[in-house]
Amino acid sequence: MEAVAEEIYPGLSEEQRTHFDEHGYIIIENAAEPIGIEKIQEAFHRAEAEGRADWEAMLASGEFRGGYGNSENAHTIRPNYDWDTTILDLANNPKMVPLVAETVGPDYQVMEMLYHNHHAGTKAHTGWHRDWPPWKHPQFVLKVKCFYAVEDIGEDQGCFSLVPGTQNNPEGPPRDAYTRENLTDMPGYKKMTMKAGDAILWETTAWHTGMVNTSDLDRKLVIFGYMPFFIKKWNAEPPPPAMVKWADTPLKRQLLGIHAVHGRNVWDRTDVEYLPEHNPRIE
Ligand SMILES: O=C(O)CCC(=O)C(=O)O
Repeated sequence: MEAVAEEIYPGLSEEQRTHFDEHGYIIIENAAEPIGIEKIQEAFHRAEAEGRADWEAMLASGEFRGGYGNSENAHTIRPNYDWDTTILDLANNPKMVPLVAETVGPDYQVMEMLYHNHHAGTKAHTGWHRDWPPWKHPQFVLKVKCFYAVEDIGEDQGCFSLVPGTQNNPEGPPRDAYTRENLTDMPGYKKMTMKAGDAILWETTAWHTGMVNTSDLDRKLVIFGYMPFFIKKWNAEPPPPAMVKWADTPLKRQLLGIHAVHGRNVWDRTDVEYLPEHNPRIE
């Protein structure tokens, strides 16, 4: 059977495991190194420029789509897989994938990937929340997100922020008490300042938000969400051909939610042919 991930980079150290379990996140310095931060910056800026006209049309109409607080305070930028294999390579970053596999499980898949710009001098584009209740698997978590800093992110630059330790709280954050107008009143929160190329891997049940960007610098992230392969929604659309072409190994196919290498394979897509080297399992 194929390994869980390329084994060039180690999985979680004991210290990282303890930090993740206790605080709900870890920061990985220079996480983007195997892909190259310049390449990521180039892809970010090209995708942002390509998406600008659409975003400006939304600004003009006041009707926003795209999630992640897409609004006058932030631009949620969907990748164009016809040219952008950088974001796919970053989803499959060999320095991060072992950590993803240890946190969400060996049948990890990427559920979402996007670029995100929370602009200089704008209000918060979201408020304190968690992505869903703190339901647990005994060994793994149901979802992690991995945010890469495209450029340095300082204290006043609309940092992604999280309240360490809240990933297991039975209740979500009291949203009436802590609104977008008083985000910094939340006790115990931590602003995630990062250097370009650093990443934060965090459990999505932890209380989190993005802060007001009072600086004159944009806050630029690449965002990924990872979950186990069996999480599926009805989707009649076949995966885009450019993605299937990129996914030239069984593990890349699993990453894109096409064919599972680990875990149960009844959720495999039947509209994409298996790679010849895919090893079918009966489980
Ligand atoms: O953009 C941010 O800093 C917040 C992200 C967020 O709220 C989320 O991923 O659910």
